[in-house]
Amino acid sequence: MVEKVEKIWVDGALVPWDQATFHVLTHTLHYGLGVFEGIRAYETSDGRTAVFKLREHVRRLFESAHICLMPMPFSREQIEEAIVETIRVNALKSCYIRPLAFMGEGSMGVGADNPTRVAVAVWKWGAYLGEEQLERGCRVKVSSYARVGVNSLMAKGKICGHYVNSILAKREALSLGFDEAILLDPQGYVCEASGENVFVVRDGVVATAPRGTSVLGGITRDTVMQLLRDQGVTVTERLIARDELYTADEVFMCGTAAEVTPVREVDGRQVGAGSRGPITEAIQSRYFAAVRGDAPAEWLTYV
Ligand code: PPE
Repeated sequence: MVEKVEKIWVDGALVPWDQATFHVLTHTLHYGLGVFEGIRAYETSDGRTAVFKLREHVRRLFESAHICLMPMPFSREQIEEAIVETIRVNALKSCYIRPLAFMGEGSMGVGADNPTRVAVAVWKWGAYLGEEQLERGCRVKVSSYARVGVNSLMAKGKICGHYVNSILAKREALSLGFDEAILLDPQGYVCEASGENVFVVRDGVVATAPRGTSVLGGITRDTVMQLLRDQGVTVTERLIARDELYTADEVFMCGTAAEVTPVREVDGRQVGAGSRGPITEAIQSRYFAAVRGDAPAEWLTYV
């Protein structure tokens, strides 16, 4: 259960949590055309709170809206300010941040063009895939559901309706006793997990699916690639076959919510030594250091 906080930002003003409600004929509720972000703010080592990669997330929110032909009634700067303000007013040291832009009520039907509404909610969210999984790794299943193709849904957008695909895959994996699902693209190559990008490590080289496939352009994915390269590790973007997951030395997943989470088993096959591998452990601790303040100044927005 999400723990209630004081206020939610809705269409330009902070309103009490219980008043952040919408009409049943809110268009996005019916058809899924809406865009959102998932951002985290962390308490940094000096006790201040910093939003990690705020500008990058807000930029992607606006790109998602642009892809969906949804005019945004606020500027990027206004949304950045709204996010900082919402964290501040709720006095949270660390939290998850959910900006959402959606089509409100007015007309119904797929041809409707109602005004865009925008909300920003924050809440406390712990380890997305579990504390134990962060350390020991996840057991993952390759999904029977394919990720949407590059020209079906627009995968560079973080679009509400896309998440039906993720939810079906996640429910299937959970019902079979796995922690997470990895989806292949329609061509059969490894795409991404239900809410994370996927990396494989073999002989010290790290690989992830190219941005030009139907992966979400993960912001954590970018961070991880840069931090690995800074440490002198070779990182490539290339197509990855399903059985490369089985034969990798290490597999890990990353996302804002999931942070950096190891994978210890795929489809009943042990991955590497069956525990968090050395490159995964190194990038995980480097990532946690970065979000807690050991990062280029432009990655951190102090609240
Ligand atoms: N792929 C998908 C499908 C995805 O949903 C996410 C984030 C990523 C990759 C990683 O993107 P990034 O956060 O920019 O590194 N998933 C978000 C939502 C999870 C949810 O259940 O809600 C998140 O991590 O915030």
